[in-house]
Amino acid sequence: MYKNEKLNELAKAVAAKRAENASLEPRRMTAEEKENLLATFHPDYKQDEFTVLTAGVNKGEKVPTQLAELLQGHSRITADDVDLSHPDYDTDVLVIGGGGAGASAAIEADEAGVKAMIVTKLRIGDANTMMAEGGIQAADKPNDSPAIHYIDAFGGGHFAAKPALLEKLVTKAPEAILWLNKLGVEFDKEADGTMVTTHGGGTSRKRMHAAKDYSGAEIMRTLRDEVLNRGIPVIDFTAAVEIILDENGKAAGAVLMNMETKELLVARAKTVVIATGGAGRLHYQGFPTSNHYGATADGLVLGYRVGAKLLYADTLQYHPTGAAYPEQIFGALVTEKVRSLGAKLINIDGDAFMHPLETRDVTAASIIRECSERGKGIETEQGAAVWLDTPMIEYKNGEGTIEKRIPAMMRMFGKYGIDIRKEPILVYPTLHYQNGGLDITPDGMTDVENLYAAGEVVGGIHGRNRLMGNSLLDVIVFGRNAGIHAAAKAKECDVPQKLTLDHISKFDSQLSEAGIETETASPMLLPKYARKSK
Ligand code: MEZ
Repeated sequence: MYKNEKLNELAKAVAAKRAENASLEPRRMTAEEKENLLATFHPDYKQDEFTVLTAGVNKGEKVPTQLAELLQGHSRITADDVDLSHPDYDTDVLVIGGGGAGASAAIEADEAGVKAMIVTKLRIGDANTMMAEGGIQAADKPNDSPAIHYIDAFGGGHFAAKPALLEKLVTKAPEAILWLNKLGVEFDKEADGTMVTTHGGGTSRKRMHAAKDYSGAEIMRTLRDEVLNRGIPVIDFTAAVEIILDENGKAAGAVLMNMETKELLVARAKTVVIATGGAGRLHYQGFPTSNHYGATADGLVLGYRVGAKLLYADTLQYHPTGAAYPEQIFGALVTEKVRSLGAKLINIDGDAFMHPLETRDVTAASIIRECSERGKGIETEQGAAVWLDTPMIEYKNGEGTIEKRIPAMMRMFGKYGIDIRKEPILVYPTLHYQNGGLDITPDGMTDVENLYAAGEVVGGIHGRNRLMGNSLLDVIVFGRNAGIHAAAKAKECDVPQKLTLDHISKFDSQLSEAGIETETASPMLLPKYARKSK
């Protein structure tokens, strides 16, 4: 039951039309309808929320205003703050970030026989990988193929993905599932061992492999165990604050900062992998976020300051279904799997106003339109929202489906007295994913030699919109890929001798030349509302 009586009343309209809505198949939008909808209602199209960069390698391109402030900020340190001639750590491959991509990279580097080390500003596993719910895509069923997976993802990303990256993503996907399965991920399976697969928005085949609705947590648990079992060193509560270069401009390590004591340390490495994840905690355009506490765009800043280009940094993903009620879980992810299992999006009149499995950008824009221009949203303390008719899942698939397939959702709402088997829930878009990021080659290298990137910090794999389940996939495929190539490169390199942080003053000069006066120090490391240490 909702504590709010008005909501209980309104939910009755949803129940009254459930049978009718369940038998209805709202039509898919035409390409033209989608274009118009996005241009008018998707947050990426609000020009006044973006700033054109005037310094750095992406000068002339627009990025969200909060990101521009960080990219065009000053370093947290000066070159004189550290002694580069006496490194505190020496390794072959330095992995920055303890999420799924960082862990996968470190495992593969270790497998290749080089020394790998992970540094992470929180703890290993405190990452968006852990927060992913609905599943991971791979075309491994007889009616599917990587080519069909490619077509779905390329279209869903508005034909903007870098073909070589997307090709790698889809062709390596079946192998990624086998790798995870072998490491011990408990995927949902039929009695005969066949993997259970479902649809996601924009997929033409059922290729979403899941561990109920905590797929990311299950994958991260397994990867973390593997890292620890291999004895790969993990330096936690330690952030990278600057990339170190050698005299030839190649990446050669990072300056680290102990998050508690603020002590600065030097890590020297032959190659470096940035795997710092996303940016939801910048709360672009005031949106809540489904992201973990540390998602503050650090890797974009680290890379940008040493000259690594960004691709599509102006495109973000607003997951259509963030929890809109109650306020304690405002913005938390309500997995797309809820819609894959048959729940529909319903407005205040009880009408299913769109096909529930359009791509995410289209679905989010459609919900925003329903709540704004059409005035068909349901008012809550946090603003307008629409219903997601969860009881429809059991109406269509039988009793017990919700507990079996999406137990985490049932528990999350159950804590607040809402039984999602009996009552619909309220949802509104939440900031979920950065589609853009560091530009990489198919080997995972950025524009800076020996500097690799993997996971959400990368741009170009998905184009300008990502399909559900392709992020967990890219974390694994491109995490492993970066580890393999960074290890191979490290084997060819000598230990870097002359380490420099000259890029800091060079970047400051660029800021001055552009007339940028700012007090901002970046990377940000923790959200603005983090409690300040005494
Ligand atoms: O890929 C994602 O973002 C994902 C699986 C999210 C979800 O809805 O569960």
